[in-house]
Amino acid sequence: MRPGNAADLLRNWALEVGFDRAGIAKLAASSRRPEFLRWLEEGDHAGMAYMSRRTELRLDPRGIFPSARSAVCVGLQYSPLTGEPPAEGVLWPRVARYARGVDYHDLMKGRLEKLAERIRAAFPDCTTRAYVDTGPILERELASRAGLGAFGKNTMLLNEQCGSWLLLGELFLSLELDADVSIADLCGSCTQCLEACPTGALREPYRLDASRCISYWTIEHRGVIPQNVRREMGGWVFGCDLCQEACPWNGDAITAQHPEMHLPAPRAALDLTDLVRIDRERYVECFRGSPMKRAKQQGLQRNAAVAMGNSGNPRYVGVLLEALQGEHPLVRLHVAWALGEIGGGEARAGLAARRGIESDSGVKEEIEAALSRLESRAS
Ligand code: B12
Ligand code: SF4
Ligand code: SF4
Repeated sequence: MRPGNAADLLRNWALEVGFDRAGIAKLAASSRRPEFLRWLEEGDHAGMAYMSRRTELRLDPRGIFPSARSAVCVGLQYSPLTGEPPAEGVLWPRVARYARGVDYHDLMKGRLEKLAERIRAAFPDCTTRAYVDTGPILERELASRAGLGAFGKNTMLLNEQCGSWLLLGELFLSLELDADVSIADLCGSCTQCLEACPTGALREPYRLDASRCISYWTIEHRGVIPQNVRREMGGWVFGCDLCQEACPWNGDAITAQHPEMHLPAPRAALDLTDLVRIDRERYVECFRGSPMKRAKQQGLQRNAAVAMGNSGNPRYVGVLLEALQGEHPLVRLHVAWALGEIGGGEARAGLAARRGIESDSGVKEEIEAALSRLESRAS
């Protein structure tokens, strides 16, 4: 079979197994080597140590396996392009859209494996390897080479039809195939995403400093969130979509059906209050199969406490005081901070009472800091 015909066939099969976009990339060294190395050298990857491993492979996917020649790059559309109704309440509009339903890693990997089986049945000598997100691959660069879209200034891969509401995966193959053509720049003189980012994480076009990105702090970071970052997180509990929501290419036409990606009813029933006080059993039940498990139970409780603090809403004082007696120091620490942000007599009394019995030195310090903030606010 001619490489061009085989490419058409594979693209169609990718759509048939349930992807919304598919294209073919020839494997080659990255054309953005200096930018990637600078990103690492200047610490833009923050605490994501895995990003500084296997650098040469990331910069040249031909090493993924010795006979690798090409990749079928695929895209899966998600909310609002799947007709999901807008999220309601205080919590769900502040959970990144990609993360409300089933974990896309599992969904896409399953579909890529199906595609791989079909390809191997038709081309018995073909070697395949599937990746979704977690491999040492510059997925957006590969996808851009496969014609799936162009880099936006917010660093997202941007497609003319579905904007950046597109998750990426790829199937590496030992077949030589005709590649698709890259799409030209879609941003022009627009800078709306840079202006919309509340933290200045998009320090220049096409460059994201993860140490200032809400998505990084709420999803990837384990442990205590620095004080100055907490205020910048606003109401976000998991991820952040602001630099995408600002993008004029991100319309809301319904063009795909992936009900698996929609927020399921039992999870939708959770609000911020439920999340901060969630116990192990309910956490396991509500977040089975969810990508939000990446932040772990205490990470989600931590983020919910910060969102409550940033709301300044006194109606959260009761549940925060309850959570201040909880089991995990990481959660108690952020709860103490939140009480200090909201303030009021009840919050102050609760913090003062806890100060006497708190055993964790970090939490104790946070309680002191919250109380002195409240004192200086009162005077
Ligand atoms: C690490 C990581 C993060 C980090 C760092 C993000 C970042 N921008 O690097 C954090 C935790 C912050 C993050 C956040 C998010 N992520 Co993320 N993340 C990744 C991961 C694992 C690696 C990204 C990477 O290689 N970064 C290194 C930097 C240097 O690469 P880059 O940003 O792509 O930079 C390139 C361009 O800037 C380009 N470039 C540089 N200069 C110039 C100049 C010009 C003119 C041009 C055209 C290009 C250009 O060259 C660079 C190297 O290729 C990928 C999966 C993967 N394996 O690729 C997912 C991935 C990028 N994430 C994804 C998603 C969905 C998100 C979030 C939207 C989640 C959310 N809602 O919170 C946010 C978006 C934040 C943002 N604006 O990027 C999707 C993106 C899909 C898409 N359509 O682009 C991916 C591809 C996962 C997937 N399989 O679908 N993520
Ligand atoms: S995800 Fe949020 S914090 Fe990160 S770059 Fe985009 S707007 Fe800024
Ligand atoms: S908001 Fe404007 S500059 Fe940013 S990615 Fe979209 S089109 Fe490009």
